[in-house]
Amino acid sequence: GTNLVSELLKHYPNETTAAYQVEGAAGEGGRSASIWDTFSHLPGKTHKGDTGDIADDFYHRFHGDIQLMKELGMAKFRLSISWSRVLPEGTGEVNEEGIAFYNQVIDALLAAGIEPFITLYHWDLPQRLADQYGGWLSALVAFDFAAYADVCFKAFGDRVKYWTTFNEPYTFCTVGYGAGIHAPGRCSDRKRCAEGDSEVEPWTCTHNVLLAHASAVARFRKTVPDGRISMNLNAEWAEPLNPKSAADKDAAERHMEWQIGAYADPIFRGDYPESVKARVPTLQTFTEADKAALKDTMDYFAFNHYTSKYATPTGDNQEEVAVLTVRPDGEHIGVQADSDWLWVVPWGFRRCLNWIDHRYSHPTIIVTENGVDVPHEETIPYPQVLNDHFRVDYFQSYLSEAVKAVEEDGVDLQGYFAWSQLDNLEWAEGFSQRFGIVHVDFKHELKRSLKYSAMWLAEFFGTSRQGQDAEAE
Ligand code: GBH
Repeated sequence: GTNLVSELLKHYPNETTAAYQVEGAAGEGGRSASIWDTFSHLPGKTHKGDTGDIADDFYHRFHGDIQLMKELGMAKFRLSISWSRVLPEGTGEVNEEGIAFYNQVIDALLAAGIEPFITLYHWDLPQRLADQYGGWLSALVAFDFAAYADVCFKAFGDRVKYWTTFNEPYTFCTVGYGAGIHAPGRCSDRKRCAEGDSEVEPWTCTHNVLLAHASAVARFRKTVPDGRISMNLNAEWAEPLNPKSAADKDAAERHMEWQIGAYADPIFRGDYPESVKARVPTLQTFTEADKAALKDTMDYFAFNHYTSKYATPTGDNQEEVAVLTVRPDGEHIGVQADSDWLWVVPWGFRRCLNWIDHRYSHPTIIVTENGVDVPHEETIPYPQVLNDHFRVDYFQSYLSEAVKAVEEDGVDLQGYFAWSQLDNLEWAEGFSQRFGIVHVDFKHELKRSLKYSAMWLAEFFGTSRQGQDAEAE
């Protein structure tokens, strides 16, 4: 037990961001527009019309931000690459300025002793590819994505060994093409969204994403043979509303299969789960060649996790799943964070890790996102806002469940990244929700200040690590 945990502690603390949420410099360095630039500039799509035009200005301030990470003793940093910085047309000619920017970031990280992890796609498709063929709704996108991925593998693969293709395809396919709340804002509700079919498009997107993932990984094997690649999958834990009800247990299982199984089953088990096929009559099928290409394309299980919900069947045939935060007796599943979707449920984290461990035969898991936004952080004056004890309690309780998963359940958890390095553009919620362990003052020149949680993470892992090192001597 103890040895495992001490081994783990060597690789902490780690933190993560995403290009559109932090970089800014949207029109600089030869970068073209992505679907998120388009979407965030449409009226009414984001909180107060917030955009990523400037965001945290990480593009110009990354040296300072990396210095902060170094001072905190960060071991690893996960970032995403903006496709439209590297290939402004989406395909074809490489923008050397974009490559140079990421080279500088990677080299600065390595010089600071921080290992970079790269995500190729965190939701910012070049607008041009959306215009040309409808982006993720077209099978053509697999070809362009694999070409883009290979440009990145060739440029950065000598120094970066841990990669993921897609961040949370379940989120961007369902929220972007089903609910219409994220770019490109498609759904079937004619009052709110563009045209679209919420029952069909998220699953067309899913299928094309999986094929694009397989094509990119095939390139990766040739270009970065000593690297490890995965896809960041996310799930809220689904707890049966009534743990004694078989119908509730089935509903909870379906919710897990829709979130994770839709992506990981084709990779680890050869096909979509039956529950996904049953839900989506238009679901495309994999050819034998597709199945072979998808096999073994997650070298480790990259998992993003924040919260848990109760599940119970609903709909005409009781096949749909209602996701709830309160039981019939009025008891809530946990304490609510600032976001209405995020409830603090530490025990659900351990159950998720076990669910993945059992279903996929004990894979190596790396938690690539975990974090919380603090109630009303935007309205608390500086410097009181830096005292984010709510977030510290969250990290402490979630990490202790992760340790139980390792020590008591034998889950092969080998890494943990806190979301997020900085307060940043929280997608449709704009700058109104704050997940950073470092405060960014959006009213005063984007000044950075450490929050209590940043110091807590540094000290928690740092002192444990020193303790372990001393023991080892
Ligand atoms: C992660 O998604 C993202 O990877 C990251 O970029 C983001 O900043 C972070 O979470 C914090 O939110 O609008 O009602 O349809 C976490 C999973 C799924 C949570 C979509 C928010 C939106 C619900 N997300 N969900 S809704």
